[in-house]
Amino acid sequence: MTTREAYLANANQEVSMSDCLSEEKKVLSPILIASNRGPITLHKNIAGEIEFQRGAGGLVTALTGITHQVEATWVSCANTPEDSHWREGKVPLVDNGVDVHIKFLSPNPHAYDGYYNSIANPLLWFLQHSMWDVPHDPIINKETWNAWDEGYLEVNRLFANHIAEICTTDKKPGLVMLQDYHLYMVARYLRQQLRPSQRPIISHFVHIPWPGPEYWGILPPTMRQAIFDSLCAVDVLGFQTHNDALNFIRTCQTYLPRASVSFKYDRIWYRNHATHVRDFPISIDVQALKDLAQKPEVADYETEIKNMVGDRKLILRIDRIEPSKNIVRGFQAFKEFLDLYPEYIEKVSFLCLLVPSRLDVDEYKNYLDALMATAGQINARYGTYEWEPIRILIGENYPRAVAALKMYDVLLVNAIADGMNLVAKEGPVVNQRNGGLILSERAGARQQLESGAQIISPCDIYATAEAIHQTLTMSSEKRRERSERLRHLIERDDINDWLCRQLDAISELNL
Ligand code: GDG
Repeated sequence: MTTREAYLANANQEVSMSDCLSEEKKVLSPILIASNRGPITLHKNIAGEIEFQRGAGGLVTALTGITHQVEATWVSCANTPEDSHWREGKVPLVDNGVDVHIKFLSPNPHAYDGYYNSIANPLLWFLQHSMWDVPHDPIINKETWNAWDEGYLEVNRLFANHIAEICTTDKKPGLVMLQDYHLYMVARYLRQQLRPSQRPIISHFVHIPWPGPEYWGILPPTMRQAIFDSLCAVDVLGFQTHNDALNFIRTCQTYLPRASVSFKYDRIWYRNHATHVRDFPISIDVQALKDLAQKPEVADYETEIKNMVGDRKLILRIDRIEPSKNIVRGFQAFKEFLDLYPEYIEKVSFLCLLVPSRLDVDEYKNYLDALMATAGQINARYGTYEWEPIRILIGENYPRAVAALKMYDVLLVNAIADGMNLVAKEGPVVNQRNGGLILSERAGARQQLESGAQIISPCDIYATAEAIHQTLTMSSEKRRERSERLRHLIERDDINDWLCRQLDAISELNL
């Protein structure tokens, strides 16, 4: 029985995550996690004292689980001046008396700007979400190459240097867990720097989609070659879906002539080293979400939303302001729905909760303008004195988001491309109306949730409009049956499972 199976078998006996980790920890401890953003940030309060603030989000929650019993170090970039000043230290991330060693790196601002604002976010994020308008973008000029050489490679080297340094001390980690598209080059640099006896097992988890080789072909050969070469220095490479994992193998088959790939074993043999490619779909902390949903602050927002929506049906979306989330087409689909089914005029409200994101980047600013304009036009065309068809609320407010998730009749997730999409997993767990999920076929969540959701093609606003109608007119029996199925699927494979699967894969491979 694998540790994951043992964990699942005992799930009803309230076995904690630490039990799932108990076997691995002996071999892998201490563990080192590396990510662009860390699990905490430091701020000065009004009294001038330094305060620690725990980072939100699934990544922090998931990886924090590992720190229950295993000694862990977490390396990331400083996010505030206080982070840079503090530099490193031990911090309790969970209330169990075990501290995590946090280390902040402070790349020079020029390097960080190139790494984050030129390469990672515009270039790699857009590439991996298939968002380039290829007749016009991307334009790779001297500035981009400088950002690659002096930014992306430099910051990745900085991470690798610090990790390598730790590997040559008596604190050598058994496992280094690299996270996401910011750190693609770290694995190769680490292998170059460390002798075989000093090398830890290296895993890398890619949170965003991995497109096929055709799309990667647009990136200049030097850049793409370096990325694939480095990812083939990883021992266990994780993706959100099986399709992403297959795409990675196909990409290496196309662009790494010396790589020998096996689709049967999901493995790439390259430079005398095997990279095992797997899918580990990320999920949510089900219990923490359920607990939050019961809090009074959430109840207050439920009242507020109830006052806003009244007896109308509620269509909901919750997203970062992000072009890949396809918010404009969501509004166009809603308009199409009102055109096709005018009997719903004044009977339905579309609530759109948006979290500001990267608004200093032109594409994001323009996208916000575009979505506001589209919603404005629809409201002007259909709205009445008493009815605002689309209500947009912008701001960071997680309790309000959870309150809205409890109340939707239709949850719309129509991303152009999405690694997973955690909102699609959070909704069904807390929703109290047996609301339906409309889910893009290009969101990673589709792999697990397909059987309980209405699957749509994200550019097809007509099909999306029809899906809204079908969801609103579905029999209550069918709605209940689908909601229960979704809840079961999500609760069965929650965030602990994501971590356990990775550790199981590592221990089963006997690396
Ligand atoms: C990336 C990948 C992948 C919502 N409002 C607020 C708030 N939220 C929460 C949501 C959800 C999370 O933020 C967003 O997660 P998503 O998965 O939907 O999207 P990304 O931010 O793009 O995440 C994605 C994920 O990484 C994990 O691997 O699933 O594909 O793109 O939990 O409920 N959080 C806060 N305030 C809000 O107002 N703090």
